[in-house]
Amino acid sequence: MKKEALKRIYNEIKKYNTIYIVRHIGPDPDAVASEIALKDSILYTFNTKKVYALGTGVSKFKYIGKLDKINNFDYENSLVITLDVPNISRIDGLELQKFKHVIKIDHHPFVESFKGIEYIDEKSSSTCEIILDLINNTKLKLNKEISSNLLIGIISDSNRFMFSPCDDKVLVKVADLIKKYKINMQELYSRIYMRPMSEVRLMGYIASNLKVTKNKLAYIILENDIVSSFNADASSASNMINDFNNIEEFVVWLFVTKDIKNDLFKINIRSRGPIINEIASHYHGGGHKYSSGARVKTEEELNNLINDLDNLCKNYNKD
Ligand SMILES: [Mn+2]
Repeated sequence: MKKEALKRIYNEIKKYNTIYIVRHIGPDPDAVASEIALKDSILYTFNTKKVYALGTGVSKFKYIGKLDKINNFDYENSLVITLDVPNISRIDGLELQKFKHVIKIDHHPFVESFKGIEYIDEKSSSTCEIILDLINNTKLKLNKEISSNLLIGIISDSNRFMFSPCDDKVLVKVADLIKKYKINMQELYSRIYMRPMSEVRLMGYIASNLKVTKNKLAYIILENDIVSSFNADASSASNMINDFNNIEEFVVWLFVTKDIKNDLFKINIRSRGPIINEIASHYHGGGHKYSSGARVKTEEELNNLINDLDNLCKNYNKD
């Protein structure tokens, strides 16, 4: 079943000369690494195709590779491949509705149809793991650089094989890559996890100011002037949420940052028990069972979201 679907994707890729690859706004390493790895693999396999990896570049992820800029799109005869994004409004780099041929590849729960081929594997640790499956089951080619990028996505989305889903199969696949391409894991890990001291100081600020309720919910509202005083931006502050896992005093935790440009609150939520994506979906968000995001316009909505999550924790602790 899975193999057939992957072969079908390969046959589509084979058909088109121009391919645009996109992923979600506010990228993370899995989003960027998957688009660059897929682009490189297609080009390595078919050297006459034109393949572009699109979306806003983030200086933090420059080590993964360069993104492309396009002014004139071919809407009729091209193929768009969307990676790591379940809803159209979060696609970065092009207007999906204008294109005729689309393939969606994702590991998030289904949100909406992109009106093309859909390949969703919620059991995958990352989109990079799915791209590896695609390459392993078709004639798409792999090399050391592509393998390193796929590993970056798998390692960071699974938080070093700690988050669910992460099973024996992914470890075997990763081991095969390391062996075949003689990947230096220490070097790879330091590329992913190297950070400036200012970031660690900001983490210290968050740790000191996180509010924890008696129902085991933790939250913090990060004002932009505070974040910038640590030389960080809102999105990197928000991404630090993964570093606050496995803390005894809370089971759900959220970081709130302010998006001044769009005048809204962005909320990043994590859980190590209660299922949170249901509540997130009521607040213009969604995501995985234990890892979600939301965005709200008003302080009232924000308070409601915090209350809903607090009640979720209360009910969870009862069980
Ligand atoms: Mn992902």
